[in-house]
Amino acid sequence: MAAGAAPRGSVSKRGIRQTGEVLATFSSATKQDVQTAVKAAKGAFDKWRKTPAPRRGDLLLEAARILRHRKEDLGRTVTLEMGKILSEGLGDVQEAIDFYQYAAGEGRRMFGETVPSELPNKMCLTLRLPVGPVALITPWNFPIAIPGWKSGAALIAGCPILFKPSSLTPLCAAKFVEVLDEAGFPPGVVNLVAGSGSVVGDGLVAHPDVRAVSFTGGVETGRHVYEAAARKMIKVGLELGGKNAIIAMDDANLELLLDGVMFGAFGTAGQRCTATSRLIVHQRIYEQVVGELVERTEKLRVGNPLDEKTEMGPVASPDQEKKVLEYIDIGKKERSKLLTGGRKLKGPAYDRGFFLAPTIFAVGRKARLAQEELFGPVLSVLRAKDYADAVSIANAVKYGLSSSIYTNDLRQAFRAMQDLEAGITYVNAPTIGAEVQLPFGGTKDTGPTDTREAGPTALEEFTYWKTIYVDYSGRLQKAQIDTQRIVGG
Ligand code: UN1
Repeated sequence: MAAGAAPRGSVSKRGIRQTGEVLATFSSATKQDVQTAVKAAKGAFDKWRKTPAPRRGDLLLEAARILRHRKEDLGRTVTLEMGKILSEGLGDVQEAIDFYQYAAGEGRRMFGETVPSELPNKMCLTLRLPVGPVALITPWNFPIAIPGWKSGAALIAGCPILFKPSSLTPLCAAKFVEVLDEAGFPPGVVNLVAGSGSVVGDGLVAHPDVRAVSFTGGVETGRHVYEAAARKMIKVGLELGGKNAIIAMDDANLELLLDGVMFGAFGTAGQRCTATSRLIVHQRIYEQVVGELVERTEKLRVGNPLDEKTEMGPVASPDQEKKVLEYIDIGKKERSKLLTGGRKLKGPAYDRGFFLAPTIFAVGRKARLAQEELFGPVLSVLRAKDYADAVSIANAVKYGLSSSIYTNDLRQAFRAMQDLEAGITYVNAPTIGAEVQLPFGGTKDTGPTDTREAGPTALEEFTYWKTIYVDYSGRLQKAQIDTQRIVGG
């Protein structure tokens, strides 16, 4: 590890061929480990913040180079550890590479402003300064990409990191941190603290020397993190999921729409914050769209995620499988109409994993399946009368992360960009697939709107604005008081 607290425990060397085998073993960090890690981060802060940002950027570029070199191994590790198909595992790594390259450039920008003073011979400017050691608490669904977004922004800003990965994906985290170590980040700047939310997550958020926290995960945990951080009055970035909708208007290109819905709903087995979990279809094309969608869904190749022909892998864990099956039950009980899927897959290819059939329900607007995030391969379809009705259905959920409209009518497309209550709107593309050079985040229960990951906004989470006044008049000048006389001549 680059510093401080290494993950205690060892990575087993056994080859992995089938689901159910042990990939690696880790021991959970203790309260003492949390203290040790924060101490290391605090000790490294002064030197790190004084390292010129372009030099910090050089280390990010070096890390990007090593990530590229190890992309195949890291991508396979993603697939082995959480089950997304290999092309997506590789994409997960690519997203971290992309962001590290992007963030490195920020080291040569990180622009402040020069601002006129109201007094003569006086100049004002603003600088961005790093807040101090920061906690990064990351989920299992993008076990390299999301740590990449968060750490890239924190490190370029000048903040040492305390990285707590999901307990489901510590191996990806360890391999990612090995890359940072090899890139040459100084001791104490990168600290991996693998362990439970209650010991490591809570311990980091409550620690007085941790000066910002960036969390991606569920709403309840996010609220808990926000409350704890509010007590310390530190910066918080939260990204808490979605119930993202595609609106299909009656003039949409249907082939394009169906390709997009399949990718948005069943890509990563629906386990993306941005997943398309609702499809709102104009009544005029409803029957046709639903018919063709069911047909395609039944042909989707579900299986071993390492096999290149597989289009959808298993869900990530027994808990995840249980949750999705519970929602399928809820759907049946609340009289949503099951159109396809709705079951665990059985047979020799599936019995040792958490394989679910891709599922589509036709649901009512108030149904729990129309409202709640379930993070699995389940799509809820709703029927809309017209554009206005479709938008009101799309907005009638507590989340606001991603959204999409398929239409060839410019007027509808441009209206949707403003009417949809979400941090992201796609036109003629599914709700997934955000690029790193643009802000990423949401509104409503997806999280506070004052921070955005990725893009030029990524620095906001980890820096504060310092305002500088330089008076070179050689006398005491009084703002607000002397100004009157100057204006008056
Ligand atoms: C997430 O699921 O939390 O836009 C992130 C996308 C990916 C990132 C998803 N680039 O689907």
